[in-house]
Amino acid sequence: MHTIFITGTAGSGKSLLTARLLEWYHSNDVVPISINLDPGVSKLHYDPDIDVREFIDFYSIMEDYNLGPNGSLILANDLISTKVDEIQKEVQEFNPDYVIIDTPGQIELFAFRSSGPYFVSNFYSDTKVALFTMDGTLATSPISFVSLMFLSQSIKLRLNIPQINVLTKRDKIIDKLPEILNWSSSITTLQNSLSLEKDTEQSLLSKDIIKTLYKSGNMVSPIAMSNITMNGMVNLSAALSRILTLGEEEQK
Ligand SMILES: Nc1nc2c(ncn2[C@@H]2O[C@H](COP(=O)(O)OP(=O)(O)OP(=O)(O)O)[C@@H](O)[C@H]2O)c(=O)[nH]1
Ligand SMILES: [Mg+2]
Repeated sequence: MHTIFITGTAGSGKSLLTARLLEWYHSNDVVPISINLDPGVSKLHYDPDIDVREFIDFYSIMEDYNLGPNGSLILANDLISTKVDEIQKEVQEFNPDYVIIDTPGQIELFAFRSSGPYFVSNFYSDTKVALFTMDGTLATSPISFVSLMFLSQSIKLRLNIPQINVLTKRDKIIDKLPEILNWSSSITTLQNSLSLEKDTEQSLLSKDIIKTLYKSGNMVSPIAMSNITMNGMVNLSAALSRILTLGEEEQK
């Protein structure tokens, strides 16, 4: 069983990508299931096979603990780690090839508190990978691109499993895409683009950050993907397969 955790910034396309990956694996004759791990979500783009909202009721938490929406969301997210065994039991009943886990919209509540990393490390699976979705429409300037790459590394530090960066909303940034991909493949191109920025302090800090990312081998080009047109899905599934099944097709 292979598990794909879909992480990323708020509104970057995690849930729609979960729906697309489910469709993709279904059409490739393997058995995927989905888990919604976002206790605060109201509407989803797919019908989850397992839903953390069955175990954690955001609205009852608000009433029982007399909390506002923010406090309730924090507590609901903290409770995720306590549900790992129950969720794992449900997963076993499905006996899937792939488990696709859609994580909460507020990445800081999942990745930067203890609950998310606990869930990721204690969820049993033969292999695990995280996708970090970067909203393409927010990555169009060199400084915002660097800050997203930096955030991605920060999530990797927290979750401690292999990670693939996915640049979503490719359909909305088609003219800008070659330039964005150049930034991640050539440090000189990115440094030159950063030198053109007006704010010298921001530019210097960004240059220091990218030096570290390149040096540690963590400045890998994100996979550009549209959850609307599906352009990029072939590349993404190949990257997933390289990590999860060492490039082999799933044996049925
Ligand atoms: N054009 C375009 N829109 C997208 C794409 N991916 C997601 N969207 C839209 O972006 C919005 C947010 O998508 P979601 O999948 O809900 O994003 P999310 O990361 O799950 O959001 P939260 O869980 O609330 O943080 C929706 O309106 C989607 O239809 C994409 O690749 N292209
Ligand atoms: Mg979502």
